[in-house]
Amino acid sequence: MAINPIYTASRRPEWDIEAMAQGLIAGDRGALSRSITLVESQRSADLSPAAALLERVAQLQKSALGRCFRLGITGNPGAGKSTLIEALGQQWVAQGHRVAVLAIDPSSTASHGSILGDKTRMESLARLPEAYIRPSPSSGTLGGIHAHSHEVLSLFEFEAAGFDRIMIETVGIGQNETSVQTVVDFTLLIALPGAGDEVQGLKRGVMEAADQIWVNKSDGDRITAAQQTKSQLAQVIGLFHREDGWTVPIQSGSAIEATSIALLLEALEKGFQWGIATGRTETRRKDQQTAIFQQQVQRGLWQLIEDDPKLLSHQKEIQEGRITPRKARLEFLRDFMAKYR
Ligand SMILES: Nc1nc2c(ncn2[C@@H]2O[C@H](COP(=O)(O)OP(=O)(O)O)[C@@H](O)[C@H]2O)c(=O)[nH]1
Ligand SMILES: [Mg+2]
Repeated sequence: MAINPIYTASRRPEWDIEAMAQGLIAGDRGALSRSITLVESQRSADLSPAAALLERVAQLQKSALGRCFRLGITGNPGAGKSTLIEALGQQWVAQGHRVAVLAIDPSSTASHGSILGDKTRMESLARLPEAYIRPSPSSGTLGGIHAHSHEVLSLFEFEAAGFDRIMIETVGIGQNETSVQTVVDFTLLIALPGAGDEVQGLKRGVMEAADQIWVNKSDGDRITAAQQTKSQLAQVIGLFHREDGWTVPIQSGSAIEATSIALLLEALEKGFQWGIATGRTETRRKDQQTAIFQQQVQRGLWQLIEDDPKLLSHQKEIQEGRITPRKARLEFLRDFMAKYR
């Protein structure tokens, strides 16, 4: 059965929107978790209450711009993203920040998270009262970014929850509507020491999207290799033209031994301030809002028609070679317009 996107069910008693909003104001973790569950829900009956909650939050919230930093951490599986998030998060908490993380849950994917050492739980960081970690199943998504990730981040930032340093972990793939750029202010790419191979193993789009690069696992006998990788990356990055004039910092260190983390943090804070000062963050967030709207309309329209008998019969005709896709499209849209006029 198709989910009817314009279906408005009577509100289920467990979604008491006002109570959830008040819980968020009070900084109640349970309310935050329930709110995220609602916003991420795929059930058609949850669409209206989710919209009501987000609307209420938007009314109550002062602009988070200039206060909250949304950092995307991208890189191949096993690069050390989760380990670095834990190291960064602990440092930020020590500096007085409140940290929220939307983490990829590798258990539900083919990213071999458990083989590489499942760090999703980020136990040391999760123990801190100033931190909140939300695992996000990456199955069925590209790189772990969901249609609703942007909205989840806005809940993190909601005044009372008050998280001002937000990290989202994603496997770097492609530039499309589900890429990390659609949800964050700034992207940190995690690379690994390795002669040439690693540089080539990263897709061009992923490197172009990086605002900063960290060559991780620069420890033990990999320190020299990490230095070489840094200069190779600098050469590659130097070939890209950035219209915003930003110079991508390239650093190396060890997430596990927590070396050079202070330098990494310093550079990230500069990036945060640069985004605010130049207006890039503001422009980006506005563009992201538009993109979310478009995505949601697309989804909604598709949900409206995916089980339409006409659509299914056209598909059958196409498979049987009785009509070309182009002609079927014209006919289907003509009928569709007539039906919904
Ligand atoms: N030697 C070394 N190992 C690391 C470092 N950072 C992460 N690892 C290890 O690399 C593996 C993958 O780390 P993880 O954080 O789960 O990578 P992710 O898939 O990118 O999130 C784990 O076994 C980590 O302990 C580092 O700086 N040095
Ligand atoms: Mg991870």
